[in-house]
Amino acid sequence: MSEELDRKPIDDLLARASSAISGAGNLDSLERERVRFLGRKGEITSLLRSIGDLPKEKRPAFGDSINEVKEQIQKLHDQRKAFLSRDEGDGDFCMGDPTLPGRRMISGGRHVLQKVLAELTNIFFGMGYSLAEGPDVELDYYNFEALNFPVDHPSRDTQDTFYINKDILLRTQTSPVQIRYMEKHTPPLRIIAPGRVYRNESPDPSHAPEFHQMEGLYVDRNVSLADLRNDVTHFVHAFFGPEAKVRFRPHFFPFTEPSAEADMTCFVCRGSGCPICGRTGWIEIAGAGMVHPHVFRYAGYDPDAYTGFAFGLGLDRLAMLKYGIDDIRRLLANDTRFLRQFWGETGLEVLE
Ligand code: 2NM
Repeated sequence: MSEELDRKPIDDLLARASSAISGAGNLDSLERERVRFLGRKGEITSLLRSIGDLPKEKRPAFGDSINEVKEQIQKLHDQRKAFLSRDEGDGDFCMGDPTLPGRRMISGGRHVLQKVLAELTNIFFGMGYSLAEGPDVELDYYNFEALNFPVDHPSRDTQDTFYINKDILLRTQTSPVQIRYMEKHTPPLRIIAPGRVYRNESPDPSHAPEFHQMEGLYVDRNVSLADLRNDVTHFVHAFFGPEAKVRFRPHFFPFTEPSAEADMTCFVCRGSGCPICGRTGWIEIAGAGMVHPHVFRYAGYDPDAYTGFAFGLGLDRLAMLKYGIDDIRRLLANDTRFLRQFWGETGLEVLE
């Protein structure tokens, strides 16, 4: 028994030092623990001093044990120091506070315009249309000339159009996509061309210098105004509901003849007149018409062999009407406090 070395004070010291070091939350408190255990007046030193109280023959073994433990504590300290130094900034929080509530995962969602685009493409795919796309930066030729705009047409003015140089501009509608498509394909064809368009306009609640359109084009032999009426009416019923009535008013576009604007009965007052529809009971929903023979000639089609209709929809306007949005500029402001109301359960669904 008397040969046994009493290791208890040494083991106790190691246990206390180990828990103090691993509990040190920052470099300052770690340094305090180092001084407390390993410092010149620390616990290891005072334990070494107590060697004198032991019988001579036990002193070497006791000294060795203390030095072993001292090395272990030094190693624990060095590891902890390396760990705390790696934690950039405020080491106080590196242990984390397990009582804090978890941080909410931030997730995004589809933009309401993407949702409207998906609804529309779905409707038109169901009617046999396919998708066509083209560049936002366009030639004056495709944006104006091939669409039968006269050289002195007001839209061609730099007041209204963003020009890159005299031949290149930001497209003001998506019709140039359809000219490009006709150059490469022969009829029959049925396409929709959605995309962003640009006009040099002062922003207000219903105007923005960039907005979104979807134009449709159907070309075949004997396509008629009745076919146009049929497709536009079907689209309005599918998008706004079958109660909506649709009417066509004569209008003018350089690229169609005859041309029309399509209205639907106001879904707020159902036709009796309210502030949404300007008390007319009708809401303008599309521009449309039969493709002008000049446009066919530019595209390389024989206007005696083929006829076609085209229409244009404003995606921003459709989104505003369907979802009760009061200012078009909200659609481009990218404010998630506003946009998140359209995200739905997961933020990813596009069709209800
Ligand atoms: C509209 C209204 C009416 C239109 C015409 C053409 C093309 F290329 F075939 F000539 N594309 N889109 C068109 C017709 C667009 O937007 C209000």
